[in-house]
Amino acid sequence: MTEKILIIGANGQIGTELSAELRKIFGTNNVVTSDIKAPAQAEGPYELLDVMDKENMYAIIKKHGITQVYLLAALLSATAEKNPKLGWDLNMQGLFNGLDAAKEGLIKKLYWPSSIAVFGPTTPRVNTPQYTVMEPNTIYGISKQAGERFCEYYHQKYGVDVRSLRYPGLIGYKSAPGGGTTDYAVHIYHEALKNKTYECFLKAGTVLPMMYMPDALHATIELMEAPAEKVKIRSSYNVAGVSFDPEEIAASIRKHIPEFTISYKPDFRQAIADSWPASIDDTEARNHWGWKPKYDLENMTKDMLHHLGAQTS
Ligand code: AKB
Repeated sequence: MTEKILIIGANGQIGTELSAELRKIFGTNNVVTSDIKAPAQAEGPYELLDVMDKENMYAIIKKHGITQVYLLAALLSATAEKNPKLGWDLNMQGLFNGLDAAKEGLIKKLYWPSSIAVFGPTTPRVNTPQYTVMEPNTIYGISKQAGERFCEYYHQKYGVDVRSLRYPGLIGYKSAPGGGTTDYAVHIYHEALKNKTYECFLKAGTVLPMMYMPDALHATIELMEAPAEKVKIRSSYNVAGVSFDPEEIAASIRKHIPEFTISYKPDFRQAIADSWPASIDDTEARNHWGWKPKYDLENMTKDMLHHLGAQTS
């Protein structure tokens, strides 16, 4: 049977790239994109959808005979801190609507992203294991941790096939990040090419786990395509790419743009970054369904600058 996929939050940083990738695999017309606003350019079928509107979500699923949903709509860490009530409501209500659609048999499979934000200041920071202390102190982290518990609950109680990854900061050249604490690692490349200098909102020495978008896409699709028995964790999987601090990413850029300079003006996002892990142990993802990243910092910088440079020249 042909899969029919609905991507919710398709205009965002992951959604933009994942839609294109899934359309290559499943065919343009088998992937319906949706978001609260119309896309700048529609590359295939799309619907307007507020993830909190359950009735409309169900109607779209029925209209297109959807079998799988990628539920990406969320308020990220920095934005949710500014609007905690909306952060909680949107992140949780959206997930419940997706989980209920699967529980009621409307769809066969649900993908929902979690984040390294589920960890908190009491979590071991280096090589943070899959199972450890989790006391997140951001609204985003609290909603992701609660979401993970609900995913596992719906799987155990109702047999819902829900799959999830704890994304680190994601870095890509095709789409802009939207309101995260790790966004600096995308902006820095744009500013390096445009102005040869960047003022960073995190301080030097702030090491965070990150991942290049092609690795994030292949992790997501591999997890969704893995046989169900290999997906042994139904809360969310740790996945690691690269870890670095702003000095290290600046040094990797300087190998291509020697005059590049970085300065520091930490803001409220510093406290969020300080509560998160520096590096992630993803042994379970590697062992259960064969996860392996392809990009390190040097390869990623080379590729980012190449593609962004080509876009600006
Ligand atoms: C954020 O910074 O909020 C996100 C994340 C790590 O989930 N990029």
